[in-house]
Amino acid sequence: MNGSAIGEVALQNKQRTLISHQIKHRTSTINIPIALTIAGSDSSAGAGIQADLKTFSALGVYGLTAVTCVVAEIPAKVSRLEPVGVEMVRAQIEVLAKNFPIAAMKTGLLCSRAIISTVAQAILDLRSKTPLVVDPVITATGGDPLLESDAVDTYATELFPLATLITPNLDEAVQLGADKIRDRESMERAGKELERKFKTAILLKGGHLSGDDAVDLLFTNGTITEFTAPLVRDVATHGTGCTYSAAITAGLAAGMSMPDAIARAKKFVTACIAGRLRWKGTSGHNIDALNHSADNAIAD
Ligand code: PXL
Repeated sequence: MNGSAIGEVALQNKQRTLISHQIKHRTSTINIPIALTIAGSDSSAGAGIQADLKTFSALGVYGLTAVTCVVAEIPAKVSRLEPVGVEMVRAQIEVLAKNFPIAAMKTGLLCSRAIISTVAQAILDLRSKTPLVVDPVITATGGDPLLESDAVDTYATELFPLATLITPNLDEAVQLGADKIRDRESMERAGKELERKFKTAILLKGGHLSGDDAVDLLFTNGTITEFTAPLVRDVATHGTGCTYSAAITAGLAAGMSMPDAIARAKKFVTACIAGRLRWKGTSGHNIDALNHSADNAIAD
């Protein structure tokens, strides 16, 4: 070994010692909030449990996962969906809840009546007051159905009564029983109706409804709070709903109030869309993905 190679090895060893020292030091002191996501796996990783985990990490929360189904897909197309057995879904939630101090939870894709029921019962059995955000996923952004067609009622009767917040987009709101939404007025009517019907807070996501702005309305305790961000155009938005509800859950896990958690989540998701990643796919089409960089957590 010549002099410079020896110097290089010594430097590497020094760095290794430094890193291991930092790790030792850090593991003894870091104590970050924990959030649990109960959701499906998106193989393309822009939505589902992968988006939730990236969001939790970016927002300084340790994420736990209970996988409900596995989806083989790319952002525009679902190829195959397989549910995880209900006993396995229950086992994941139980073992995590028994061992970790979970500060907030969310649900994403639950795919079937049987899984919704199992998740609802498992959460009920925890007898905890941990905040629960329910993202009522019904259809993929690309239009493919993700939920059994007769499962909407099970959401309403079994899971919604346990929710702290439900986060439907306009299509989901209609499928949950709201009248068709055409403008701000009908959006307010729909939100009030869902809050009354499900007796919990509703964040109704307006998407493209209001022209140049993406306007969401929070209905809680009979009041309406507006959250607005510039609409980002011409970006595939696969995973936006998952990311938004995960970011809200992260805020609740960290002890933020619901309006503060939503306001920060809205900024985060808007920055993730604006900073989107894009690749030339092997078939020649562009593939977009949300950019869950932690830099977006401090966007202001
Ligand atoms: O974006 C909704 C959604 C949620 N969860 C999983 C998904 C998708 C969309 O495709 O695959 C697992």
